[in-house]
Amino acid sequence: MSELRRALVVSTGKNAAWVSLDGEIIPRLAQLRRQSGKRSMPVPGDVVFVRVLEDEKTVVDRVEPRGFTLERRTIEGRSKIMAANVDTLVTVTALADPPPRLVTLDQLLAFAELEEIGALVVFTKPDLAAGAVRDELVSLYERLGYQTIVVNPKAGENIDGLRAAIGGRHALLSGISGVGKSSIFKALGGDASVGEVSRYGLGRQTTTAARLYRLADGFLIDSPGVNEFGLGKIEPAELVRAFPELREPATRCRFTDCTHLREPDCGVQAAVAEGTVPESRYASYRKILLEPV
Ligand SMILES: Nc1nc2c(ncn2[C@@H]2O[C@H](COP(=O)(O)OP(=O)(O)OP(=O)(O)O)[C@@H](O)[C@H]2O)c(=O)[nH]1
Ligand SMILES: [Mg+2]
Ligand SMILES: [Zn+2]
Repeated sequence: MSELRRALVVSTGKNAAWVSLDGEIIPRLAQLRRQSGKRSMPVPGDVVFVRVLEDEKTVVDRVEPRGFTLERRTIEGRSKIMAANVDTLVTVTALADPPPRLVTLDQLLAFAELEEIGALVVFTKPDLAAGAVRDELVSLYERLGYQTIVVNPKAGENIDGLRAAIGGRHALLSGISGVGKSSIFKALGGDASVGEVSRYGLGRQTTTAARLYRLADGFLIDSPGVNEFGLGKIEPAELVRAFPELREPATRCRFTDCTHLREPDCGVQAAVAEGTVPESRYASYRKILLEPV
């Protein structure tokens, strides 16, 4: 029997997965064994042990227990695991085309705060936006304490800065469609062709095209479409916890159960009026509280 070798799952299909073996550069297509239940199917970021057979055929032997998992609700209302073992959300927001949707960015950052994972703020398409727009957004998120990076993945600008910021993290790109997630993935070296398991006639079209690229010590996962990790219905106190700059002002409210929406003597509303809490952040707080997704 051939020895077991450790690998990272790059992308998955119905009964095969691309895996990246430790010490190898090019991912291999590996057969999955029939397993009980969908939840035991590997996802990008999973650590697996595989056997490489005499004919170079690769078979996944077992999936290691997961750390953190990212789940997304499907349109049918079920939940689907998107990726495993992620420790950082790389939020991607275009400065233009599509115009920045700060509520989505703030929701992703809030999600990371509540899940206690790291977050990076990446702005793309600086070539399509006024410099003033870029500077304002960068200083807004830097003041909140988030590491903020502007890249143009199309022209290859500041890709090294982003690579350094991701470093050894286990990162997932997130943001609405068209902001440049796949462009970043490619600019960092990820291969767009890996992930199309169906091209090889093994398994059906993948429903998720999430795929992983191994960096020096960490990895980066590209994921498709809208990646809004909805917070669902959330209590004001918990949401305040997810907005670092609201925590202190919220201790100055007259009512301990203040929602910070319309109460008198509210520390949060006072801080917005004084300008110490940015208006766009407060608008995001209100929107997430009043229109949960
Ligand atoms: N001008 C300009 N175009 C960019 C930049 N970054 C990405 N693009 C372009 O924006 C378009 C969308 O980029 P993608 O990388 O496919 O976006 P995505 O976030 O992966 O989109 P989904 O996969 O739909 O979620 C492509 O045509 C890119 O070439 C940039 O910094 N400047
Ligand atoms: Mg994409
Ligand atoms: Zn209040």
